[in-house]
Amino acid sequence: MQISSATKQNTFADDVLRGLSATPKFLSSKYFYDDEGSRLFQQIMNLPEYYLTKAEFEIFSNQTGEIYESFTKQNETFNLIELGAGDGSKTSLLVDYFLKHNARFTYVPIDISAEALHFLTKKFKVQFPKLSIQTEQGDYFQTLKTFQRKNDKRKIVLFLGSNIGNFSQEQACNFFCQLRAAMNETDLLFVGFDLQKDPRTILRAYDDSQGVTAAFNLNLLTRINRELGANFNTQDFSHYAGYHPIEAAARSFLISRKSQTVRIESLEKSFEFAAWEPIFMEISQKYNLAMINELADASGFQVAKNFYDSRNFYTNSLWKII
Ligand code: AVI
Repeated sequence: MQISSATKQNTFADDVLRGLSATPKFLSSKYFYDDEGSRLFQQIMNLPEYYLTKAEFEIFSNQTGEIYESFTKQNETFNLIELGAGDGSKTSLLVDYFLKHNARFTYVPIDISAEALHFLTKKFKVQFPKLSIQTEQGDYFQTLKTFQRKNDKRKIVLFLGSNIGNFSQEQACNFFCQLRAAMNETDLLFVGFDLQKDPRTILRAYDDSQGVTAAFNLNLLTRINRELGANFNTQDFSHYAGYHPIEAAARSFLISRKSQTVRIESLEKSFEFAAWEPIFMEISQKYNLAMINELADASGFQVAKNFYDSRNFYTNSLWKII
């Protein structure tokens, strides 16, 4: 499914209008990832405080054999499908091991962004000349369903990087139910969850000392300025992150430092901000095992095995269909 840039633009404008007209105001973190946002996110992943990427990398580096065995026991042919593959650096550890063990599989990255897929294919073709790779561009569920109709091989679906954490628990449940509907009985799902831990460790990951996470959040205002003709002054907003240990959710906000009016030309509208009024930007939900089991159960899956890093900060959870 192709999404034209006009459609994308309308959705962005509509979502900004909806979010800034609401009480309390909000913006969707799915719009963080323009070119500059993707660059800042790469920087976040390299921050000492941002343990998530390192933990998942450790699991993939140290338990590749066990992961491989739990994916396929009889060396049957399968499709390794990745939802939102990014730069593929963690998946490349699996791909490398699978190829060295003569696994028979096709790597199928699915992404909404044609550029991301192009970049990933180029990189993987150089790194793994023998890899069978088939990119699919579009919405995850639509693309999976279409793929399912033309390909009956077993699917192992990867959803990594704690991306599920950026959904509320209700959204996460809907997401997995939709995934379930596009999967067959013997397919598997492999999901990265960030686990509950010392709240201070979590908070530091979302409030880093170099201010990269702040820049990552503020960049969305710059994007709105550029793409929708707004006049946000980013200096008049400050990033604030919090972690709520009962809800097990990290949340980030941009706080208006003064009473101000912001004009968004393409919406033909002005928005009032009171002094210290927050815009809710992002949720990063943290999980425990009971929550993971419950979520799997509620969406038609069952946890087959959890893989942990050495500090139990993070788990890659392998789900089968009930
Ligand atoms: C992409 N996602 C899993 C990141 C997270 O940890 O929630 C996005 C992020 N936001 C701030 N830092 C990183």
